[in-house]
Amino acid sequence: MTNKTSTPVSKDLLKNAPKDVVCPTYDRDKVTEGILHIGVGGFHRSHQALYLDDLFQSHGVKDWAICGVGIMPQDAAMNKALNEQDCLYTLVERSGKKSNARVIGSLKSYIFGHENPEQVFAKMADPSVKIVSLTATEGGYCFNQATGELDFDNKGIQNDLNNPGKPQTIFGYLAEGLDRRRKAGVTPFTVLSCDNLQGNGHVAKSTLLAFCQKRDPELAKWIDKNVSFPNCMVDRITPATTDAERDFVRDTYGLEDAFPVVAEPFKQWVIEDTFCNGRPPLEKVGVQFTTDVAPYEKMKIRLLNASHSAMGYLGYLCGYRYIYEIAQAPEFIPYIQGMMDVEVTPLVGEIPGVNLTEYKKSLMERFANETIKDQALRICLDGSSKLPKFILPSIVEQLERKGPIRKLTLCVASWMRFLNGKDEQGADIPIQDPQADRLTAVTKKTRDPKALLELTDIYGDLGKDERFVKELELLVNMLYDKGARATLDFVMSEK
Ligand code: CS2
Repeated sequence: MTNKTSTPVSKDLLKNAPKDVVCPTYDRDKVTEGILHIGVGGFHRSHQALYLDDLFQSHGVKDWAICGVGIMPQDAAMNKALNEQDCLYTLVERSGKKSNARVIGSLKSYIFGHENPEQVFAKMADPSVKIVSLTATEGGYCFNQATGELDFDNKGIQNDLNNPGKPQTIFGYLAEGLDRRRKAGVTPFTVLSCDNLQGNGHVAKSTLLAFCQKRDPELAKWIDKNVSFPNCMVDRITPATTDAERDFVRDTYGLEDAFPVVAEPFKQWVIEDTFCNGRPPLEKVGVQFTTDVAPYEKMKIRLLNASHSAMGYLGYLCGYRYIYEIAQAPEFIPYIQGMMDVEVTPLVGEIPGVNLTEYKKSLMERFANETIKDQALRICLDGSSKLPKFILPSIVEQLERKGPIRKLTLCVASWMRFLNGKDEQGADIPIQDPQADRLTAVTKKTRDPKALLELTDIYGDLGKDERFVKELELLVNMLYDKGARATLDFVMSEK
């Protein structure tokens, strides 16, 4: 079906919504904002904003709308798109079986903090904001991967301490917002991290406290006593929006949307119920509340995110550009399945109410969803903060129990080979990582993996483990000398 004309997404669209697109039928003017969210990318818009939209649309809830905030210079495009579209956008859920489009109305306003930090502070100080949620990415918490401590050498952290009126990281914003509430005697907001970090709430709390301790110990004390940081596990595969998604939304639904989002049908959110200033009744729309989210997070990060990394780097080196291609490739299926079954599952343990065999089967199906065109390069972004969370902890645990590590190590080796910056045909590999300069300074000098392992803030003590170093050397050398496919064959031929 191809529509000849297209209608811009804006509040006018809601007066005359296309038949095949679900649009908000609740009165958006009557829904008040109770959440400020930092990091409005594809994931937030396909996940949290949808859960809230469901609450407004189907359960008559009238508060807890979202004020979106972008703090990075690259959020300028989102700022422009959302403000031009009355903060409405199209979410399409796609699988081989169906494609559903929906216009989401739960985001009511958007502030570009990078240009208007004062507006963000003022909003954070407003007592009607009861939750500040975050998708700051794994790297946004600026901590040393090996020690878990906030990295005071980080340029953003240094800026935020010296220049509190114009922060660059989540810490400067959270500290200023909470400080204003403290001084005004207002109940603090809950800080809800929605990033793929094990113990994301604990990490948000310990890093923010370390930051505030330097900024003002009294503030740190107050936050420690009064602010809650629930841990949560979030899940929905959401590719980056490109022109392909914009064209799809225009051609299929007749909607002109500068920033639509396309995601898989699956979604999951498990949260610890420790909110210090109230929360939306998210249990009505399928969110699971629990007292201990750790087993769910471990399962998701070590199986889903780790498999993504294992597919991304090696798959890219093999010439694939989309995750579905890799997940459907006969040589990759046993690798990913084997990594999960043999090297990761023994570490994950029992998860209440989850059949792990079924869970992994559904992951393989989700990875193979060719309609969402998840980019290998999206997965290969920011390896310096992803691998220490998704892959390295499983290697460390397996080394402790003298268990198998080869398939996980292949992921680390592929990342190292990827960081060389040239693929097997000699073409440039686009490396996107805040640590890219530091990493490629090493790979330009030597292909010896021991040199990268010296970056202990990323690799911890792994460089001291003889067994791991030997495995890694074997695989890195083979990747350079024989290529990605031959190395994968070798790994899979080993009993
Ligand atoms: C991905 C995640 O960034 C990554 O490497 O593994 O973005 C993943 O798609 C989501 O966590 C799915 O919930």
